[in-house]
Amino acid sequence: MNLHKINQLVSKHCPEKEEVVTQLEAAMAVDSACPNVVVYGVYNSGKSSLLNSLTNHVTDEFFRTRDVPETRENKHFEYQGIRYIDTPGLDVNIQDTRAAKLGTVQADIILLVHRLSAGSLQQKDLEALASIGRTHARPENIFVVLTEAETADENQAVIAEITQQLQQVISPNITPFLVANPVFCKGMREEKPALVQFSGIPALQAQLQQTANQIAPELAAERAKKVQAMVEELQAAVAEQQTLLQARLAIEEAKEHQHKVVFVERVKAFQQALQTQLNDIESV
Ligand SMILES: Nc1nc2c(ncn2[C@@H]2O[C@H](COP(=O)(O)OP(=O)(O)OP(=O)(O)O)[C@@H](O)[C@H]2O)c(=O)[nH]1
Ligand SMILES: [Mg+2]
Repeated sequence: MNLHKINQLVSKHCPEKEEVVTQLEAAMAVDSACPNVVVYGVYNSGKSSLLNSLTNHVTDEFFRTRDVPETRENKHFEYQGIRYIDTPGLDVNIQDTRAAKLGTVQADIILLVHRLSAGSLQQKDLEALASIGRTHARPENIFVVLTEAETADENQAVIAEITQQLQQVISPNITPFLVANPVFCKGMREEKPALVQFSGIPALQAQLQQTANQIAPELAAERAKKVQAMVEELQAAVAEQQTLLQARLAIEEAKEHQHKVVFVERVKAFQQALQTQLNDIESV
C-alpha cells in the first residue's frame, strides 16, 4: 500500500493517527548509507554541544549552542562513518517537540541527553524513554549521556538514582555516559590529553563507533522493519475503524428492518380493523 493511500484512509477513518503517518514519512525519507545518531532531550541539556564535541567542532561550532532554547530544526553532519542529527529541545513548544520526535524516528542510535544539574529523571522523561524504547530503537542502541560531568563528584547520588531509573525502564545493563563538553573543548584547544580523556568524549565516541559498526550490516533491514511496523500499526487502526463502521451499519440495518416489520404489522392490523368495520356496516 502506498503512502498516499495510507494517508487518505487514516484521514478518513482515524485522524488521531495522522502523526504516525508523518512519522512514517520521516522514516521512509531516511537516505543515509551510514547509521544515524540522533540526540534527544530537553532544551539546554547540552545536545548541540555534545554533537560539536563528537564531530570535533571545537573552535568552529557546527551545531549552534546557547543558554536559551536554540536549536529549532533537525540538522546533520557526517563524521567518521556516522551521521549525527541535532534536534530541538523538548518542552519548549509543540512544533519543536514534534520535530525532535521525528528525529528519533530516523534514529538508528539515540543519544538521550540530560543535564546533571536537572537532577534525576522525571516521570515524563521516563515515559518518553520507555516509548522510544518500545517503538524506535533496540535498548542496546539507546545511549544516555549526562552532561556537566565536571560536577560528577558532588552529584554521585543523582548519577546513582538516574542509573537505577534507566535500568528499570530501558535495560538492566544500561549505564549512562558522563560527558563534560567545555572540558573536552579546552583539552583539545590546549592540547591536553588528560582533559580530553576526562571529558568522557573519547569513551563515548569509541562506544558509538563500535555500535555503528555492529549495526551497519543490518541497517537497511532494520529500517525496513521499522517502516513495516508503522504501516502495520496504521493498517490495524484503519481496519479496526472499518470493522466498527460495518458493525454500526449492521445495527442500523437491523433497526431499519425491525421498523419495517412493525410498520407492515400495523398496516395489516389497520386493514383488518377496517375490514371488520366494513363487514359490520354491510351486515346492518
Ligand atoms: N558546564 C557545562 N555546560 C555545558 C555542557 N554541555 C553544554 N553546556 C552548556 O549548556 C548550554 C546549552 O547547551 P546547548 O548545547 O546549546 O544545549 P541544547 O540541548 O542543544 O539546547 P537547545 O538547542 O536549546 O535544545 C550552553 O551554554 C553550553 O555551553 C557541559 O557538559 N558542562
Ligand atoms: Mg541545541
